[in-house]
Amino acid sequence: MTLTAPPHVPELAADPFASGVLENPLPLQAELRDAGPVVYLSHYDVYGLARYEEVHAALTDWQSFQSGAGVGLSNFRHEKPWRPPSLLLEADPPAHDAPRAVLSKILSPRALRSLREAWFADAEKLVDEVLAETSFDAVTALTQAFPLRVFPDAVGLRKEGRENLLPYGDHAFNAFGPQNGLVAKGAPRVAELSGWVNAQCARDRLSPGGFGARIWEASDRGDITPEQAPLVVRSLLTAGVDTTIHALGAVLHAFAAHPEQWSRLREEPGLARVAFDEAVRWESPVQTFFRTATRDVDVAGTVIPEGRKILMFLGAANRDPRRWADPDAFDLSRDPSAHVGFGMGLHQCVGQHVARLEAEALLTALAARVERIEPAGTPRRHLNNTLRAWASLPVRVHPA
Ligand code: EJD
Repeated sequence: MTLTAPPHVPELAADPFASGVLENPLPLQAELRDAGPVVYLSHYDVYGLARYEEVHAALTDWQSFQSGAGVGLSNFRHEKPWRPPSLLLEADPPAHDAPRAVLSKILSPRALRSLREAWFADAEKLVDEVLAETSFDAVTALTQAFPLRVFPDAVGLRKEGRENLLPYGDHAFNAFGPQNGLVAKGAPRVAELSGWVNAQCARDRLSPGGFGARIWEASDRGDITPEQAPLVVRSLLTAGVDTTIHALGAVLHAFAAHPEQWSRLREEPGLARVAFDEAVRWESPVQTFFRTATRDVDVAGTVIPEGRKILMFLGAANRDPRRWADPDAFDLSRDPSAHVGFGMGLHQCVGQHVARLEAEALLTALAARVERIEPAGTPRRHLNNTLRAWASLPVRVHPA
């Protein structure tokens, strides 16, 4: 599908979801940023923003750049979504606001305080177990093991079927992209995985005191309707697992590749949170998502027509040299807090405090016990249309 470029817009023919680009998106990111503030991506007949300033501005202008038509390539105005739309992600104000307020409170730093001690203890126990060996795959042993140990329990999920969480999430994040081979690979299990996930959202499946039960209690208070409650639980199960796993993969890979930064963390363990945000900036575990123009909207002198999809390149924005000094350096001395790796504006990641707590617990436990962490083999990427992920991170550690 090659259409003619609108006048005065730099046109790129590259497929941002081609496996070579997913394997290493950095060259295309630079090309997109340098082409101009707005680009036209002829392969999908969509627009793209890759510079920090324009990505940030678009994400904070929800009136002009809606989410309600879907944040994937598929335009919900014309195509039926693969599942009922998320009440948070794929909604705009005012419909978005009540579910968001409910989840925001349940996942607030204040509400998470009661989990902190247990999650730190869980991280210490896991790291002690893992350190029985000095060489292991950090993906299975740590980045998957830790979130799967703490998060489903915090939601209140039963034990059976938890192995469905990762393949479900992986497919959901592939489904934001085009219907390429990655989506085709997930398709045969969609009905089965969705069936399991949807069943776990029912009130009587969720244990008392968990995030899930608290969502249902919000519906008792009338903050959301009982019809909305299961879909808000579904958001936790969709967005809360793969994202944190790949963000932890990003930070562990970053430290294995930058031993001097690991030494800094060991000297000053209070840097764990900065390190995690710097890794989210540096790697951008969520690489891209779309918005849809609600009007003819002028971006840096280019008009994006009403109804058109715009691809937001978070990863490119997070390494834009126009915004970041030495953007390719993973550096604990910078302030990464303005990164757009968690998005920006009213849809900004509602689970970011959960992610930061998981990371802080795991990094703190590791920093106290491991003097050096180094690559012990070739890391292998896991390709996903939205997520920048590792399938395998072989490491060797030197216990302190
Ligand atoms: C997401 C890009 C949901 C949901 C929420 C957020 C994401 C995915 C799913 C995080 C997308 O509400 O189901 S980063």
